[in-house]
Amino acid sequence: MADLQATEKIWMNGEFVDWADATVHVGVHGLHYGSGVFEGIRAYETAKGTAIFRLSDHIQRLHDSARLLRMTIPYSVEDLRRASLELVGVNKLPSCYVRPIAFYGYGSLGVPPRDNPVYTAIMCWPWGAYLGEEGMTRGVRVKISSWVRMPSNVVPHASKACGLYLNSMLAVQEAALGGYEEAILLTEKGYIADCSGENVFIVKDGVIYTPPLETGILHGITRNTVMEFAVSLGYEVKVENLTRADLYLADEAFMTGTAAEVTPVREVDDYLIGDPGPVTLALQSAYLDIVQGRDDRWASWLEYVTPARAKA
Ligand code: PPE
Repeated sequence: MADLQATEKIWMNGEFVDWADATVHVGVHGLHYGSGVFEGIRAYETAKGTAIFRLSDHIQRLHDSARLLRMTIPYSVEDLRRASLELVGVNKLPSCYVRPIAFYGYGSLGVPPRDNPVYTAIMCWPWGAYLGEEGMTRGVRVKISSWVRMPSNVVPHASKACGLYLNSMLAVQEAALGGYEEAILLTEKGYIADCSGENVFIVKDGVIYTPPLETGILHGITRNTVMEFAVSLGYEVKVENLTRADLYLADEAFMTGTAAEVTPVREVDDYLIGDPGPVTLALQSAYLDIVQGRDDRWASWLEYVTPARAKA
């Protein structure tokens, strides 16, 4: 996971401001209580210029996340969609990661937000392979976390809420201390939920499996993307509860996320799954074709930045 690389502008509360000026007071509510929601989106260089992948779906999820926290973002889905497209254009980045965030700002301090304004910002910066280039080609080593996934009756996982990420942070730190690249969190009942920042898939006897949303996972847009195009490629995809034994005995395993794209898993808890298998490799390459605009069947998922940047 790379250092944050400064770019020229950040969109903040309706204006483009210099990177260094996009600051807030230490008294903001969101900092004290994690009362915010965010998104992670990727923009890719395509033959027709830079396009943001499934931007509208991500901004809609941001609004839904806020609604679950009873927070009203003062900008519409269309406002934030347009601001994201302009921001990537203004920063002249051929490809990058886009991070919208909305949180309770400065006003009262105390658990229930009163008339705190909701601050809204969008940043973008270059972000390479989430789990490293080697992870993309050889697969990563993951560990089942001793921290369980926060159940959805504690905080709704359908909300990509800032505070929820303490659960992910503890899990991935524990995994890293043990020498692993990523953590898989289980539900309280012991079923596979998701990783600190990705959804999980396994392949067994040619069938693709992924855990149901009821396990308290983020409703991953990459998960949804992969499920849709995998079916169109002729694969059978089943949504089922999975146990850790299912993972250890899987023919293949991989994880999906905006940042991680399709990353193969080579080991779980030192059980060897192996080099990335044929299904994983086929899905990884189909995904990269789609996001980079090489597969016209999914062209409606690409939203082009303004002003359009033609490839030199
Ligand atoms: N589960 C979690 C917990 C999660 O954070 C993500 C995204 C996913 C599943 C996959 O969701 P989607 O991106 O819609 O397919 N994690 C973001 C990275 C978090 C980070 O800041 O690091 C991401 O991939 O952008």
